[in-house]
Amino acid sequence: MTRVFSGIQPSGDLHLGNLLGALVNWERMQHEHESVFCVVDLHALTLPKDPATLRRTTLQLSQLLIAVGIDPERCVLFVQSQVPEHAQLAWLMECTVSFGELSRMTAFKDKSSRNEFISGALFTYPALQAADILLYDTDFVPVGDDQRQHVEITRDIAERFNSRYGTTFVVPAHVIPPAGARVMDLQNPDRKMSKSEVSPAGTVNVLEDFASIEKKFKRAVTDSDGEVRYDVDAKAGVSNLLSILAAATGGDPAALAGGYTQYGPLKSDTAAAVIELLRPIQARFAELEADPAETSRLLRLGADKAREVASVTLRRAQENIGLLAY
Ligand code: ATP
Ligand code: LTN
Repeated sequence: MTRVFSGIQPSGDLHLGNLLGALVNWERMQHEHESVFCVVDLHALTLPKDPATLRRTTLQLSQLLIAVGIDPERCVLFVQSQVPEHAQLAWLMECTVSFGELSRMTAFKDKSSRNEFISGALFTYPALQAADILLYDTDFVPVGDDQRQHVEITRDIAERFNSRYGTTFVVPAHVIPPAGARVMDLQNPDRKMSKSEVSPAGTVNVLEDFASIEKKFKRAVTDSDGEVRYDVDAKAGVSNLLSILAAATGGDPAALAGGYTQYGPLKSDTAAAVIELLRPIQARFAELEADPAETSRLLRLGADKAREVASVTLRRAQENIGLLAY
């Protein structure tokens, strides 16, 4: 069976785009591959975080992943910092990647231009990501196109390490996850729904209350020609509603358009479908939130399973690079 690895940062609230674009795929993959999913709290630290906030968002994101159906008994779900092998292998990765390679990362250029404090770790971030991936002999890394460069650098690091020190790592491949919905901002449908852009009226959070979700869909920006048609370029707002409705109900956006002659019913049906999708997720989340000990148990289970694999790979890398065994 092939092994997949993916990670998500505990920064900001999880929104409908994260759910329909990424997590629905994770849920499916756990049935088809040996899946390892990681809440990358160490990566979140590359930009300064309030400690209480980091603790809360790490726990909350872990509970949300479980609530979405990512099953800690079926796959490996864990928090990065609870598996110390990640930080340990990251050092060996830093020693294997060049300054020039790291300097070419567009994610670094982008984030360093938008933030005041630029940590050293923001620059070496891809070395930690390479460690995440390589520790598990990963075959495939399903992540969005924005992460392609980070998977490429991981491949380069693995190949260099293997050629310098002997075969140690599986060289992973990037896969664009099977067409997840791309969810656009409800107020600005030319821009993707995002947690770092401040657009409260355009963003629907997975934990949002239902009355507020209805209101946001009712006020979603459409256009003035009044025709319900799936055409992403000419009718971004209406098409976004149709894709959300399709993703939430398992239908096809263009086919769904035929069932509507007005925007009002499309908006209320989309809101209703999203609410039905979120209802069981919120209910399961509430149960987990009420019982943090159970979440800790599940995360420990995940970390233990992860360490079984990670410790073997780390030891192999340490030996091959010339560190003394103990
Ligand atoms: P930021 O806005 O800070 O980039 P984000 O909300 O885009 O954050 P990420 O943490 O970058 O979220 O991404 C987590 C996952 O969610 C990724 O796999 C990404 O492709 C997916 N994702 C994020 N936003 C959307 C969206 N609007 N539609 C579909 N998928 C999305
Ligand atoms: N950099 C990624 C998160 C991430 C990741 C990983 C994804 C950290 N380690 C390993 C895939 C594999 C992001 O910002 N989305």
